[in-house]
Amino acid sequence: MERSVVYVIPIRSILYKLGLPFFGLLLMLFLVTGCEQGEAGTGVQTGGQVGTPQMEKAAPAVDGRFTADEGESPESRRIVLGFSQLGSESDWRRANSLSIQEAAAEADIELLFENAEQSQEKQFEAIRSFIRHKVDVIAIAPVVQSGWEPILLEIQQAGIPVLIMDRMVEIGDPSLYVTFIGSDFEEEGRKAGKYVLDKLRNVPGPVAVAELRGTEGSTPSIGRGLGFREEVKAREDLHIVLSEQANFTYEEGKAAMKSFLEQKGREIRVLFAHNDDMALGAIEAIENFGLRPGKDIYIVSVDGTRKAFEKMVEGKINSVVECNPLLGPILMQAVKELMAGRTLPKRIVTPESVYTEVTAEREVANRKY
Ligand code: GYE
Repeated sequence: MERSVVYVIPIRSILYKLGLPFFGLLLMLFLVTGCEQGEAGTGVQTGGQVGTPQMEKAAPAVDGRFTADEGESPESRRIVLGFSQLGSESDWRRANSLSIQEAAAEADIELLFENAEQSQEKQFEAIRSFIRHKVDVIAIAPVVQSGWEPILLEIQQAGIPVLIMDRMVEIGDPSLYVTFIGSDFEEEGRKAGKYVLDKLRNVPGPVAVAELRGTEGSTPSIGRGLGFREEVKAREDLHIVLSEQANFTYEEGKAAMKSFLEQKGREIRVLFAHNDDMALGAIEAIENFGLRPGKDIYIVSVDGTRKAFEKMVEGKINSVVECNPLLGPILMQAVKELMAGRTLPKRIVTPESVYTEVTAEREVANRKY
C-alpha cells in the first residue's frame, strides 16, 4: 500500500509574498507530518524514509555527483534536472509544462525539457540523453503505466535518482523511483460518479451513460474509469452503454461523441469525459447533432481548465472535477530537498476540488490554467 501525503500547493502570489524559504519550511513540515503518519501504525508504506533501501540507493548517487564535479561544492553549482514530458495533448498538459519551466527558472534549476509527443519510445530516448548528460535528477511524466522497468534500471545503474510526476509507472521494484507526485485519479472518478448520482437522483431510469476515456493504459484513464464505476454501481438502472478511448484530445473527443450519437442518439443521458478537452470536443458534436449539452445530455469532466469553466457558466458542462497541473513548484522543491540529502515521502498527493454550474461563475476568474 502507498503512503499518501496531502500537500497544499501555495499559489505563486503567496510564494512571492512569503518568500521561498517559507515554502521550503512548509514542505518540510508536511514531509515530517507525512513521516509521522506513516509510522503511526496506519499500515502505510514508509519506503521513502532515511535508512530504507529506497533512500540508500538514491543518496550515494547524489553525493557522488557532487564530489565528481571538479571540486565544486553543492552550493556553488546549479542542479541539473532532466524532465521527460509525455506530450502536449491538452490544456492541462500545456499548463503543466509551463508550470515546470517557470518553477525551474524561479528555483534556479537548470532544466533539460523534452516533449515526447505521446511516444513512450521518445521518452526512453530523452531519458538516455539525460543519462549521457549526467544530470543530477530525472523527472518523468509517463505516457502509459507499463514498460518502464528496464529504462528505470538503466537510470538506477547510472546512479541518478528518479521522480515520477503526474502519471504513474507499473513496476515491481519500488526502489526504482524516489517519489510519485500527482493526483488521486480513482478519487477523481469517484467524485465524478457521486455528482452523476446526485444530479440524477430524481430522474427516473434507465440512465444511459457514455464515457470518453483518456489514453489507453495511462494512470489517469485507468483510475478515473475505476473510481467512476465503483461509485455509480450503487444505482442499478444506470449503465455505461458506450465507452471509447479518445486520447485526452479535443478532436478525438468530438469524433467519438459524434459516433456515440449516431449509435444511441437521445438515449444518452450523461457523458463522463476523462478530461475537459474531450468534453469540449463532445459539446461541439452534441450541438451539431441538434441536442443541448448540459440539458439533454448532462456532462461531467475532469481537469478544471478555464475553457471548461466558461462552458460551465454557460450551463453546457454541469460539473468539473479538478485535477491540478501546476506541479512545477512542488517538483522543484522535491528536487532541492533530494539534492540536500533529505528524505521524501513515497507519495505526494495534490488536493483538489469539485466545481458545478452553481459555483462556476464565482470561480471562473480565479482559474490559472
Ligand atoms: O487530465 C489530461 C491530460 O495526466 C492528469 O493528462 C493528466 C491528464 C489530464 O492530457 O487533460
